Amino acid sequence: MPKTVKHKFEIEHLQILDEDGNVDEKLEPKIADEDLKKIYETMVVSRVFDQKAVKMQRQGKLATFAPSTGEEAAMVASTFALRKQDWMVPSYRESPCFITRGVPLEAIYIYMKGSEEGSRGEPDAHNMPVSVPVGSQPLHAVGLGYAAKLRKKDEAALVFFGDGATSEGETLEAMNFSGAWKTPTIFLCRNNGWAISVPTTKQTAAESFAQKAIAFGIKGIQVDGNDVLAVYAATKEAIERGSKGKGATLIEAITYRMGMHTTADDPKKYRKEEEVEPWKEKDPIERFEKYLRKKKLLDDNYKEKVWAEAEEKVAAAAKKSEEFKAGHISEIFKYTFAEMPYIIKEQMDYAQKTWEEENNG
Ligand SMILES: Cc1ncc(C[n+]2csc(CCOP(=O)(O)OP(=O)(O)O)c2C)c(N)n1
Ligand SMILES: [Mg+2]
Repeated sequence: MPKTVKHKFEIEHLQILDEDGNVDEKLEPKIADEDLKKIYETMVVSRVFDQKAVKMQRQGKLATFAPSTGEEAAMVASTFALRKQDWMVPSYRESPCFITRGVPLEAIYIYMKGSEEGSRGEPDAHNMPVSVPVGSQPLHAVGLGYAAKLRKKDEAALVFFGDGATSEGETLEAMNFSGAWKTPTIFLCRNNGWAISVPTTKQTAAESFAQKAIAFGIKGIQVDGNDVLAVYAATKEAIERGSKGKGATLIEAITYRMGMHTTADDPKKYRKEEEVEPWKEKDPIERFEKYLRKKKLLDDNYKEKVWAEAEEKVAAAAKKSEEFKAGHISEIFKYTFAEMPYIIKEQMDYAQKTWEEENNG
């Protein structure tokens, strides 16, 4: 008889704040009142920014935009847990993460108009650029963590990707290397139910995305992705693990893509409104408001002020981005290589020549 090796595993599901805003006090992370308010204010700005972006795209003022409405807790609370030296490695949906890292709102709009200028924040800010090829950025995050290890620097990298990205070989390669090399990487899988029109039920036969960590020898945990406190606590712990040399963590944040995939998509073609309805009750901002109210950190006046100020900030940023004049075409060839390879230089010269002919001729 051949011997069999049986592995048993369990995946923890973390929820600290229930849908009514009740907190599990035993698990409540220690976050200063001012920081709780900052997280709330950032989520509100993110929501207002998002909804304005969709309108601007419809008016022809922005290129394709990927909304984040409904996923603010998964994005803001995790990014908020980062230290300044840690890396934020986004996909194409993470404008709330750039906002949390202090990137000016107009710079993000300007990026969405097609210009790279200023979109990542200060030149030395540890924010990676938007990554559109699905599943490409987890490898970058492992590389960043490995480089930090070689340089003996305490820098973790938090990488965002979706449920769909878990079917890309590169995502799995990245997790494998993070395990083998014990890199300080936090893989944050936003399980938002859909990869464009493909539901999670068709994405995997596994019961959870978090359990994929087991195969790579890294830690896996599932969290309620609409629960600010659970997302924050899990990310904070993962950063500490990485920082202490204990390796990588895969966090599956269960959330929901409330809107369209991007402004180029119409979800009515493939999903029923009945599916979206129950998620409205789970809105991460409303849930956090209930918690803050119970903690006496939020009343009607404060709430009104936060939403009104967010509207003002977003309107001002939108105006600035509309007034922005794109730089020279040569800009799009810069910022990737420290020394420009000749093949890129050739393309830049060609583009420059054509640009000048068209603009002067
Ligand atoms: C390599 C690659 N294949 C296909 C696409 C087209 N595409 C863009 S987003 C997307 C779905 C990704 O879904 P998921 O990973 O769940 O992230 P979400 O959009 O839900 O945030 C696809 C297939 C792409 N950008 N890159
Ligand atoms: Mg998805």
